Amino acid sequence: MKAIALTAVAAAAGLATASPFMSTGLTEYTVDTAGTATSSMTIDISGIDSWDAQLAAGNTILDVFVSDAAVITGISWNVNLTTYNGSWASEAVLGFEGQINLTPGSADGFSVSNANYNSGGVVDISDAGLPNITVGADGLLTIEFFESFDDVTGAADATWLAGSSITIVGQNIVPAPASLALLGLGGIAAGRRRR
Ligand SMILES: [Ca+2]
Ligand SMILES: [Ca+2]
Repeated sequence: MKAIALTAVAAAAGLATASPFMSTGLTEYTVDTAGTATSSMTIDISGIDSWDAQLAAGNTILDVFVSDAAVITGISWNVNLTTYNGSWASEAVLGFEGQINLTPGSADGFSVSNANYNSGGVVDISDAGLPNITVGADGLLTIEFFESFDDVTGAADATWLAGSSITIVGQNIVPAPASLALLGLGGIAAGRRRR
């Protein structure tokens, strides 16, 4: 049942899904070519608001460098959500690269306060019948936080609270060189590149 939380933004591709969220934005779509996951990255989303409808100006968007060769084959999540103004947990969506939508509280069509949603492990995207996530030439995985139903325009409908994180797994998921430099590994990375 966990796979219900993942839906494809793939109406144009004819994928069967009961998702109320799919509509537009099918980009960089590829068929499933991934095998065993060999890399991963955990992304802290604590404190991020779920603001307005998809593509609204006030929404938070994370651009996470994963490399242009990255293929994301699975996602796990452990998040805590509070909703406001009558908004429902089932409306708070994470949209990955315009390809896959993740709705951790998809089963909860009601308001919540500090509700925990834990995938209990990695949900394999292709096992859920959906295409893997690929990224563009910029190597950035774009994650948009939005509401499938916007209760109050121009205000947060919900917030992902402290301790909320998602982990992406797949192939060729590597942090940006700048991140390595921040860790004091920039010289090592540069040296490897010369070989
Ligand atoms: Ca709103
Ligand atoms: Ca809402």
